[in-house]
Amino acid sequence: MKGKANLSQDSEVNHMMNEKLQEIKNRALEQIKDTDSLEKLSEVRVAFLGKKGELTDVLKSMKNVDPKDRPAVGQLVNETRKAIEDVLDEAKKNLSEKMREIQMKAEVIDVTLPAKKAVYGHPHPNTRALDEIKRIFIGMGYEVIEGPEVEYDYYNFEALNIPANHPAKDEQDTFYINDKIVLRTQTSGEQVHVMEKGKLPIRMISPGRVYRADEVDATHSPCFHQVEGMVVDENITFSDLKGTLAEFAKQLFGPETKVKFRPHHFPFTEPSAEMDVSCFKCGGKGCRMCKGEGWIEILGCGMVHPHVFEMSGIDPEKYTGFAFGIGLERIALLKYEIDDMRLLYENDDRFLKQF
Ligand code: 2NM
Repeated sequence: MKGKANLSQDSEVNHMMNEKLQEIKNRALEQIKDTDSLEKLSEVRVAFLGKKGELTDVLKSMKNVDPKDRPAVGQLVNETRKAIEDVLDEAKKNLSEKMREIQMKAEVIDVTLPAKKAVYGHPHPNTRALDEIKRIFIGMGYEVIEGPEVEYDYYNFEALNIPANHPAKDEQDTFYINDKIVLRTQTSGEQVHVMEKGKLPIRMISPGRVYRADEVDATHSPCFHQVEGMVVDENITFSDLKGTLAEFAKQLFGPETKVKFRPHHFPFTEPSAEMDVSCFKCGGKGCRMCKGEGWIEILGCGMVHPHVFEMSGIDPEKYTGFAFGIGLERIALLKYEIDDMRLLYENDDRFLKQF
């Protein structure tokens, strides 16, 4: 250390102080040189410059220094501190840079390595069937409108001409949230919402999840999907219903497909029917697919009941309409020749990948 401080030459204690500071500084520099981590560097800093460090000890021993020499010794201590600090700071900077370099090298991306294969999902048969159904109806000018799965009892039943005590409203088939709210058993509630808005004409389908308290088996699930459709305008007749659904069947199952309507009963339509399609597997001769019948039932339909129109504020003297309900799973099972509905809910990708 080239001490600039001017000490009394004859002072033994001062001389010793000078020596001691020189020795501390040398030791500190030596230790800093040997340090290979920021943690160790910080330890060295504490050991020499900290509150209980060696330089502080020297300051504490100032009481043994000749009072007239104290300022000079104090300055020497400060110069020593500054010298050690400078070397520490420099070492810290160098070490940080070195660590960063090591880290950068470790994190380098080897662009020659083969890429990780992306894991692709697969469209579910329900999704494929729904996409197909949507495509067909959108092509005929229909809107796709989705609504809530939790619905007022009024929209799910009452407004569809299913009053309290109607057998279809049986507690057995419905999940009640409370006495006014249910998990919808059909998506028709959404069609009531659209009718209530009063913007006519209407051409819509409403796909979605519905719930019924059914036991699980090969053809039943407490939670399944429907696509309901509705057309409301002036002069809509049963011929429009037949033409529309016959076209739908041809697009879904092939141009050779024939349709047949059997009278049926639904509370919200009058007259009502079920529609069968000629078996797309055997063409109508009878096979395993159609259970020897030649025909397969695919949907329910009918002319919207005047009472349903009245309740939604549509004048049944001016407007008529038809509606239909399709079970989405039923279509998926038929189209992709799946013989158990439960397979649709397991989401085993070995199964799903087949379609
Ligand atoms: C079906 C069968 C027949 C239907 C009726 C209505 C509405 F809202 F217009 F009254 N929506 N869907 C309907 C008609 C549903 O499902 C088998």
